[in-house]
Amino acid sequence: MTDHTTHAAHIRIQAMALLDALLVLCDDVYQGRRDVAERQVVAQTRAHLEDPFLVVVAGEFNAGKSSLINAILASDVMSEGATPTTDAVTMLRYAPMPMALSQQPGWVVRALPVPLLQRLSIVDTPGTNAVIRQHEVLTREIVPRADVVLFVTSADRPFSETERAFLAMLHEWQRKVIILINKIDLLSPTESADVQAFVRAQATTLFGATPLIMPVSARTARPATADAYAAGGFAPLMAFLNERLDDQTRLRIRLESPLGVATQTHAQLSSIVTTQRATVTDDVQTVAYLDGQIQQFVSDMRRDVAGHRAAVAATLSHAEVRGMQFFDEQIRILNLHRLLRGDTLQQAFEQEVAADLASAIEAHTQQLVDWMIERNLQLWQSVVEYLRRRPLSSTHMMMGEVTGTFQYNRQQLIRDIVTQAGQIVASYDRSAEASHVAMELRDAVATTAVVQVGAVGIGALIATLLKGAVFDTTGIVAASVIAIGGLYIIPSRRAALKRQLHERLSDVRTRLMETIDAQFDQELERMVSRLREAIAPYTRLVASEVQRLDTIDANMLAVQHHIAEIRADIVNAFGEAPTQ
Ligand SMILES: Nc1nc2c(ncn2[C@@H]2O[C@H](COP(=O)(O)OP(=O)(O)O)[C@@H](O)[C@H]2O)c(=O)[nH]1
Ligand SMILES: [Mg+2]
Repeated sequence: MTDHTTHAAHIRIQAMALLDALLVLCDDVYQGRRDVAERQVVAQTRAHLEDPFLVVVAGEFNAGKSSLINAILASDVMSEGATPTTDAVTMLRYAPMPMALSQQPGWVVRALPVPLLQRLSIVDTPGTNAVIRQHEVLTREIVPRADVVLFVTSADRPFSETERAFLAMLHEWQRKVIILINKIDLLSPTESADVQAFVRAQATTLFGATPLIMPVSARTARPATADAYAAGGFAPLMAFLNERLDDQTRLRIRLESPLGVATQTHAQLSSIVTTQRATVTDDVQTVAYLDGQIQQFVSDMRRDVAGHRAAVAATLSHAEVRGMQFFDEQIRILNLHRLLRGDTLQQAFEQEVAADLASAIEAHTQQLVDWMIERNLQLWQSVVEYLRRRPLSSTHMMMGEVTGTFQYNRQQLIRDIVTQAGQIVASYDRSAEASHVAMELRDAVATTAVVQVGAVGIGALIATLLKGAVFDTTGIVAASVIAIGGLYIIPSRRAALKRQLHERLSDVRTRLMETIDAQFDQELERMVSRLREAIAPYTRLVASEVQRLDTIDANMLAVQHHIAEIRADIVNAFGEAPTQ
């Protein structure tokens, strides 16, 4: 006994921790909403964990619940009859003198000097088919607290549809149920046997096992003598209340009660989490799809920019070919007069080679800019299209009912994003966009090219190289010297110029490609991050939802283990559960 008490104290603390964990889970699953049934049930159970053993008498109006209690207690404490006076829940407890202990709305507590009540409290309830409000009180407040439910059905209308529903709920809550077929005195022995067989079959199907079923007559048993009890079929009922529900059994049932509540609540929360998970999985897929689109965009752009790079490179190659031809044609001994005037040659070079190159590069750069802008617009359009067409599955509809806030938030978010992105697409101004990008990209590219190839570059070089080649140090020009020098010097200067041109253009090519790459990367990055920013509120919500559900899953599992642990503790302390 002492051993059991010690165990029980330990188990009760465990149960308290379990119910606390369940309360946290309720808040997590319902995102802080307090008015949910599961939470109230768990809170009730938690609050009444230390309460005395509770035998709840339940059943439809007029089944004979109050009469049954009166017969059990040999008292007229409950009023009987057709007047539905017991629309309040009445708890009967022990006291040496009869008294009404307290009264809160819908609850009456009365004390009687009946020895049985020292061991257990009895609760009389209004019928389960009474008004909805009472039904709710019954299911939320009383059923979770009931250790044993005496379910009274009337022999003249046994096992109605509402009774079946109520019993099914008791079964879900894992309550210990005894079915009393009352008013058996109204039936002949054959009828009585038929009704019992019927109730047994129905109950067995419902519970998956046959519960205790007792045919009784509260009216016959009311004198509350041994003979009256025997005649009214009360012998097994009284034996059950007085002997079967001994200290140890009651303690055990009392400890198991919160586990039934916990198991049921866990199951209810699980199904809600499953629904939430389904919606979030949809969202996760959407986010993954959008992410995939963006990545695809980046890799497509990187692949396709090669063509634009190549076009610019080809322009430089053409310029080099043209430059080489220019030198071959112009830097010859026969062209000596022109060579002597290096500045005209420089002008000619700039006009025929450099100027054209600069404008060709600029044209290609403009194409590159236009292409990027067009592709960017296409990306936005496809994203908006996808989000608009995104179907709302039936799980979304369900979610709306189950957890309003979450659903509302994400629906609103997606709507906002579609609206914003839609506006960006609708008001997309190609030329404004182009002028922005062009300022960044085209100018950088063009400047590099013009400065390197233009006036400051090769043109100036020509003048310097030719001066050094043709004029001697004294500045006196002798025809013979020119003639002889030209023979040797001019071809070598031409070769030097060609080499220089090649080197300069290679250098330009390198710098140009670097500039294009850097500017392209920067612009691509800007485009992508702009789109990512637009969908960021949604992506963030989905990420945090996934995290929330992962945490809940872990906690759900912990609660499940905790329930199993406490059950094992109970078996350890009290042995295997009795079958009946
Ligand atoms: N024939 C018969 N009538 C009963 C029996 N028990 C209760 N009644 C009657 O059934 C009616 C309803 O009983 P009551 O205890 O008020 O039912 P409750 O609404 O479930 O509390 C009353 O008129 C009782 O006299 C019984 O065992 N046999
Ligand atoms: Mg009654």
